[in-house]
Amino acid sequence: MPNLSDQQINFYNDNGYIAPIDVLSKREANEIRNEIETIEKKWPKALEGIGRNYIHLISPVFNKVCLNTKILDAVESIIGKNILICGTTLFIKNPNEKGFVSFHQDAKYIGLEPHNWVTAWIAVTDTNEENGCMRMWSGSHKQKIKHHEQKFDENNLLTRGQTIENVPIKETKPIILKAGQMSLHHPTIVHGSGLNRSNDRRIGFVVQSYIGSNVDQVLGKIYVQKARGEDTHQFHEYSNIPKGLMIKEDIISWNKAKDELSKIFYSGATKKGKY
Ligand SMILES: O=C(O)CCC(=O)C(=O)O
Repeated sequence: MPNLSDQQINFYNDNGYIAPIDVLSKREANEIRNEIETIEKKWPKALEGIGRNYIHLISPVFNKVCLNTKILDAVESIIGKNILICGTTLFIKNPNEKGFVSFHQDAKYIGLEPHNWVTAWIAVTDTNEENGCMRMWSGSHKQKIKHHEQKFDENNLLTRGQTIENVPIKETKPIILKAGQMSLHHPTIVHGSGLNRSNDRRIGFVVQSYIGSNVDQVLGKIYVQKARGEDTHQFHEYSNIPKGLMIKEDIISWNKAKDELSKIFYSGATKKGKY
């Protein structure tokens, strides 16, 4: 059942995002952090580079989050009742590293058309101005897709350093979330984030994105899971549901999905970064 109020939906339509929304308990957020840190310990390279993506295919903990009723109710308020999960990404900024995200519009490079989709950014740790929370340029989703310069920087968490220049930073709004809260943002809103200046990690688990069943991938191939409702258009191949953490047959599907995603994310890129 859709659960955003009319006021929240109006805010989203006017500004291009809505936050904060309570979705997980602190304990559930911690469980996600533990899962990440378990993987990092046992398989140190697994979550590097393109490995930040599609983690819900190799971990039941992440898969369960994607199907969380509170999240889906909010998403349904925006894109309707036929919902597919088409990807997930970890956005981790460690203290003492220089990770940032240049200002960009997701729709510029993700290839999902039409724009009946929404991105859910779930805070695994508290996220605030000190540790480099996202900043949204309110209302910018109503403008056309802007020019993105490819400014490669090894600390940019975006694969190709896609950058919109001259964003009026003072007009952007910080998305401050407690662990367990989420924000939802529109495909064409201009957003980015700065450095983590705190002593702890800043971790976001991002469903990128929840798509309506009428949304196609026009730049390549994605693997989906059904979250709710009917798959009315059947545009996409389905991925497996993980049976345990890093099970062999799930890893095979994960690798296939990541390979296809690389083709989309790195299309036309002259250099590959560490993210
Ligand atoms: O985590 C961040 O700072 C940026 C994430 C982002 O760009 C996105 O979720 O679309």
